[in-house]
Amino acid sequence: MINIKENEELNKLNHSCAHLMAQAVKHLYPDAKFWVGPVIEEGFYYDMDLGDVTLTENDLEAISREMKKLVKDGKRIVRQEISKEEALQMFRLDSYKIDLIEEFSNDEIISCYTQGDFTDLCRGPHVSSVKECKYFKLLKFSGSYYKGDSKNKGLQRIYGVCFPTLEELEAHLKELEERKERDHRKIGREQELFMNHELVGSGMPLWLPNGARLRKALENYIYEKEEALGYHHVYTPCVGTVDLYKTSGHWDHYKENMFPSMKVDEEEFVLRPMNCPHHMLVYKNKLHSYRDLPIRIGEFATDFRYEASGAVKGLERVRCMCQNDAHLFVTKEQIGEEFKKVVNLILDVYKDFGIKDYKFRLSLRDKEDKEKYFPDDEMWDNAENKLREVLDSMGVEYFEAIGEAAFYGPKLDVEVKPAVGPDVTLSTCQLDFLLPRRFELNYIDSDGEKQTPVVLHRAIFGTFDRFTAFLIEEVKGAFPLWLAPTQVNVIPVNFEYHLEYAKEIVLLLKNNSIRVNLDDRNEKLGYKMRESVLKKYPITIILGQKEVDEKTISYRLYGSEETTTLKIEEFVSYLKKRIMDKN
Ligand code: TSB
Ligand code: ZN
Repeated sequence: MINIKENEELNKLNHSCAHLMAQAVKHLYPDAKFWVGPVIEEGFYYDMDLGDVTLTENDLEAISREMKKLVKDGKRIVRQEISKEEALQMFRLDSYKIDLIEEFSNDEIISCYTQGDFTDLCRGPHVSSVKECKYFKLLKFSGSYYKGDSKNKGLQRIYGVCFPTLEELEAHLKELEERKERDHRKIGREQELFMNHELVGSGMPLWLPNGARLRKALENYIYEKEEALGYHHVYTPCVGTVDLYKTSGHWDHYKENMFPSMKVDEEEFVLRPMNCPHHMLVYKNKLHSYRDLPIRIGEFATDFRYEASGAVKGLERVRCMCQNDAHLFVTKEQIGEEFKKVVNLILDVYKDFGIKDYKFRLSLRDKEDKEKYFPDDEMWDNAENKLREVLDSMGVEYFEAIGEAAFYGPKLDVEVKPAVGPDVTLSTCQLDFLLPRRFELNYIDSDGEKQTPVVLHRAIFGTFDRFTAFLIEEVKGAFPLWLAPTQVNVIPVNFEYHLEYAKEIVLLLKNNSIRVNLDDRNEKLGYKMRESVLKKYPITIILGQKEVDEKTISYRLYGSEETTTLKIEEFVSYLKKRIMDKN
């Protein structure tokens, strides 16, 4: 989808349309006051104070109508430059604007734009006439806060978008609609994959049986891959003492992302936000020689993080999550090779899931941020260069992002685009020279000397939560056979005569580890078939008299009208092959 903010022409047009909307609002609500109205990736919004008025859909329509009138009237948009003093005088009745003006220095020139009876403080640029804002759509409204701070006065925000032609607007709206359709929160509800409940809490999803089956398939898949690659999986508690996190440095550098501590007897615990400290202790449980390294400790580990209530989103951004985590303990010489293996594993997994649209981001420290990042320039430079070197040698494309590193080291993140909202990180691989030092880890090198290992933190799925959110949106709820919560839906043509045979088939499939559903309701065949398609089951089996007599099964694939008939054993082999081939 086009990024409106980054397209110069569209940016200008949308900015002008935000002013047009503000003018229309001012006509309908003369006491309205405006805070800011920026252009965003998806269009524009304007934050406004409408006093006691709470907007409804009808108001949005009325504002749209007024905007159309103003477009027809076609006033020119005129730029004017004034001094700070003049600006303070001009907007003296508007406390929000005064606030903005106060931020300018006394000798700065301030620009404002006027169209007919409406003037707004604005840097510009704008289109030359409101006529150009003909093809717009007001999309939605929501609550917001003055300066984005929930302690401040509540404001109302209206979102909209504008294009130079009707065709472009319509194409954009169609795409928005499609995105809403594949939003994992919508599909998650429809397919009963997960739920939330206020009694459990915000950002704490509950995985329902269908979601749990899907998650189990993901767990089995990645567990097998990791076992084959020499990982050792462990189970560790999802709490640790405050002292553990003081030792690791999380208490100093990550506290604002953690749940508050709780006292039990003499110990003070926190819900863990990361698993690294536990895995450091697992490493430390034994003496190690250089011959043992790399040691790869993996865990499907539950973590808790404080995420702002406005930021939590379905399974994509949660407060209780399960990482597909591992910490790899390596010698300095092994860093490159092991990092490369992780990148290859990421590429391999993405291939299996058909994920094509992603970007590698090399997340580096911000040299100025001495508070977040451990002040050891040599260590940081080494680590950052090492990652760059490996990526370059592999020919992997990536972009660099300053200030996105973890507090303990630089990382490679994989960025993907959700159906709705800003990009998120799925996989990550992070280089760390710091935590092994803080936990005083060591191994004995070939000269019998003690050395400190280096740690690679890596999560291929990121969390099962976020990966599932992404997957749902990728496949639009139509999971491939090997992942689908229900792989096969069995429908007896006649619920009396063919039920016994259907039950036999279901049992046989279950014994072959196929996830199967039997639709034994007394409903019409057509109705059940339609529902099977709506639920996006990969395979629907229809069993009638012919199938009973010939000991066969007839099936349809999701998205196809064609029916195929096979002997039972042939069908089972067909399923097994497809599941093994992951399609
Ligand atoms: C990889 N210590 C490392 C670990 O060893 C770590 O915790 N890294 S992380 O902070 O980047 O988190 C790992 C992954 O968890 C991220 O790449 C992201 O995919 C996922 N994640 C982070 N926060 C959330 C959240 N609030 N909801 C869902 N998934 C999240
Ligand atoms: Zn870690």
